[in-house]
Amino acid sequence: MSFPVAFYSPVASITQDEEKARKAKMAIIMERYKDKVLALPRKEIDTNLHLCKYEGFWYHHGFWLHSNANFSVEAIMALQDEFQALPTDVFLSSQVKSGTTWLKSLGFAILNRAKFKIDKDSWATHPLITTSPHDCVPFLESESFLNNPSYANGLMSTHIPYTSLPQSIISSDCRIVYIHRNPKDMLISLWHFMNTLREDGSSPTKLDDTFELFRKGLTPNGPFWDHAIGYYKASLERPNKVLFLTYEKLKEDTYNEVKRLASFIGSSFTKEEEDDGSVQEIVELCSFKKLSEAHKGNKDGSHSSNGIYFRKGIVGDSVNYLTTEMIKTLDEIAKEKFDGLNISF
Ligand code: PAP
Repeated sequence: MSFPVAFYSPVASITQDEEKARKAKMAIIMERYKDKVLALPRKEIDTNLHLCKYEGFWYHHGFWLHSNANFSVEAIMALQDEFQALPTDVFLSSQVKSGTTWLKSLGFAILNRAKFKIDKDSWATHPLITTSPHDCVPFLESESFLNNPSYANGLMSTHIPYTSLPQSIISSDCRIVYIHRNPKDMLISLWHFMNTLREDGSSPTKLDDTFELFRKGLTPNGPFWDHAIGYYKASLERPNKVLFLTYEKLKEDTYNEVKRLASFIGSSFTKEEEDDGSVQEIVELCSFKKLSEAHKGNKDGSHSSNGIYFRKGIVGDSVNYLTTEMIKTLDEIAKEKFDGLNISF
């Protein structure tokens, strides 16, 4: 089995010269961290997939399957050594398949609402529709391979665990928003995503196999539970700097959660905006319905395959796939891992 390759921006939208520079930087970074990476504990999942353990979490070693994948342990090491955050930066953090696309959409729409209007008449030309949420908010991990870190314009996302974030993000007092999702739904979302991205014509990955890896924590940036715990504890220790959201609560009370998010990232809605429907317009622009329709039919696994980030967008879909035994196992792990913490599972 193998994990998907993500074609995230800004890689998807850079010029040929920038792409050349990125490749050259990749080669330098790979060489620089070669020995350090070789010394890490490693797991061969299959011939295509090697994970290695760094600071307690599992990562891809090198650029798995394609040279376009930016989520490698080398990227994290390079960021830890080089990345300089600004106090005004906002980081949107998550595990894969936990609501990243939604959070990126909301963060971008909120922070850029003066530049990109969010009333219904302007939706057709809004970057979330004309490009994609992943184009609008690049991954910090991708930034490590570009020579122009200002690209992200202060709003970036990351899958890096809290405890492995570049030190400057913590010491610069940046704001970090984490989105957590029920692990069972995340697992089912991941399983579907992996199979959607299969390009080699091989038979789909069995749910049993994905479940086994997930249970053992062997997913990129996993174990899932430890990832959530890191950000959750940080949100308790530094509540003004780290906000812990959940996919489920965001679904249940989108309007108020969006207001909470806006206020946390320093872009509260004014009374006038609340009265003129701006909050609701952002909720609807970033909704699963609107974004999935806008990017429908574009699931070909190529650089512009924005449709792959939208499947069902509901809470509790995992019950339709997991066996009673699987649910019991995952609930037991979560109960033990989240013991004493108010983290939903
Ligand atoms: P990523 O790791 O590839 O970026 P991510 O966006 O974190 O994926 O998660 C994808 C999930 O969020 C999908 O869930 P599902 O498989 O259970 O359906 C996707 O459908 C859902 N999703 C994407 N955009 C939205 C949205 N605007 N509102 C609600 N859910 C969304």
